[in-house]
Amino acid sequence: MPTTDLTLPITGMTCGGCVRSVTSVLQALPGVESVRVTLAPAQADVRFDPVQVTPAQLRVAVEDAGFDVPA
Ligand code: 9UX
Repeated sequence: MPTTDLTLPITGMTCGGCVRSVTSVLQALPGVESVRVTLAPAQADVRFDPVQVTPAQLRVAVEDAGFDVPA
């Protein structure tokens, strides 16, 4: 299965709980194969199947969880 790797910058995470929240919402999306979220740098590295999920959907999931993805 071909996958895409994407790094999303994320603002608004202040603790390990935030990191777990972001990890959880991303991993819940269909087609997401692996997620690594870090506070410093504040970002999520995501590997996903682009047939099943789009970068825009990843972004919306993070925003719906209360964080921001700067352009
Ligand atoms: Mo802890 Mo991060 O309440 O919002 S999860 S600061």
